Amino acid sequence: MENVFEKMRAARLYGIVDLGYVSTCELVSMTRSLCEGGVDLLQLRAKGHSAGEIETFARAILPVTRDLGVPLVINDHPEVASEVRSEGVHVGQDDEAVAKARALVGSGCFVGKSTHSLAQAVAAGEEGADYIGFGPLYATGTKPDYVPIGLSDIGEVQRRVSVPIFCIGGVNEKRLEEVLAAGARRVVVVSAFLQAANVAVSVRAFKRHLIGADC
Ligand code: 3NM
Repeated sequence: MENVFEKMRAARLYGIVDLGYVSTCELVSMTRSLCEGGVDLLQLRAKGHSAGEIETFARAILPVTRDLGVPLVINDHPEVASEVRSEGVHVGQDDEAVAKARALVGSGCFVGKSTHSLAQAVAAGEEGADYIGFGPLYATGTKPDYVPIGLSDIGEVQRRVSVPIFCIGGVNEKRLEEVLAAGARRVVVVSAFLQAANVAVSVRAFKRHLIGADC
């Protein structure tokens, strides 16, 4: 894949194939639908599964993501990212998570970090994250224990953090307009895609709306 850092920086729509919504039997077909629909990045999120299982899942979907030119990001497990040579890895709020991940994955793999406030977002940028997730904007069943942070800090985060900012949490097509109006440029969508009647159609429509907002 050509420069994965450039691809990540150019990305607007980030999808997650989350084993909380998708059975292991559907993993490959769901990955294909999300990628064919037009996600620019795809994360594998498999809470509660072992590193060995996640490595197996990653190896199953990598031929699809590579074929369709979509960088694959492994959630929470830099050692798996390193083993399967995924294009990216995503870490949580632990101290030094970015440095520890980078030591494992090397310089060819980008490292993203979750942030849940303006202060955390600024800190993650200073810590050297290649991108940040910022949310949850709205309450979401995908991450039920987190208090939503709303839309009001999005503009300030965009001003103060120079790495790409992916707004996440409860984003769906109905809310896209107000999320963009609040200053977001890049978004992550999980349940709205994974629960859609036709995933590829839903991703395609969302992407058109997201990119169309540039005109
Ligand atoms: N991380 P949905 S919110 C995985 O704020 C995740 O860091 C979040 O799922 C964060 O699109 C979230 O279904 C869940 O709301 C996003």
